[in-house]
Amino acid sequence: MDRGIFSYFTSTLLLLSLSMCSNDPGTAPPDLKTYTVRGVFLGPRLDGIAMRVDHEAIPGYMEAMTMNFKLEDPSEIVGLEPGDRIEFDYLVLVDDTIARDIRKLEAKPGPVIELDLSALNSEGLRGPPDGLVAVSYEFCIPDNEKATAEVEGIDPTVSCSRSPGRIGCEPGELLCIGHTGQAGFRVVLDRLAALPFVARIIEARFE
Ligand SMILES: [Cu+2]
Repeated sequence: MDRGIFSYFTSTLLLLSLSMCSNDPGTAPPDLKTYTVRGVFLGPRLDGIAMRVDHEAIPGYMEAMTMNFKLEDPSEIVGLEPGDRIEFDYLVLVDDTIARDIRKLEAKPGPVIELDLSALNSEGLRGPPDGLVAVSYEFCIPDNEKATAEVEGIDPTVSCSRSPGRIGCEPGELLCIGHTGQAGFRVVLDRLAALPFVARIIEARFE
């Protein structure tokens, strides 16, 4: 039996023993923490006892990153496809961590790009011939370095700040503003819209 399998079984035993004491709140171990994690499922790993996930930041515990999560029940990922958005409970034990209760999230509802691109010329400009201007757009991203680096890598016109904007970014999010006056702006917008953490892109208005 290899060590990975062995620790998988010992942690399952540990979980069983924990749940058996859970009727008595006085004996709950202080080192046990559960986090709710959201991310994109990338596939099974380690012969199916783990999954690889591009996860969002876990506030107070971990930055956003891509990593493997050991599964409490490997059958939970049967039927998931790489690219599915998921949410799960992440148990941090004294000397082990386990993912459990994996929920598949709805795909993004509706069109992400809520921006009228039809009036733009091939350079991303609109308006009268003597007054062509680019269109500014805005969207929210998680307030962390990985997400910021990702959008900056896609869109050289983008700049992000802590502000709700017209779109209504929440605490823990950044408002990012870019514009269409750049080569390949349609591809840039499509790539931004495909990011799992970008829900909507709307026109920015500076009033
Ligand atoms: Cu991580």
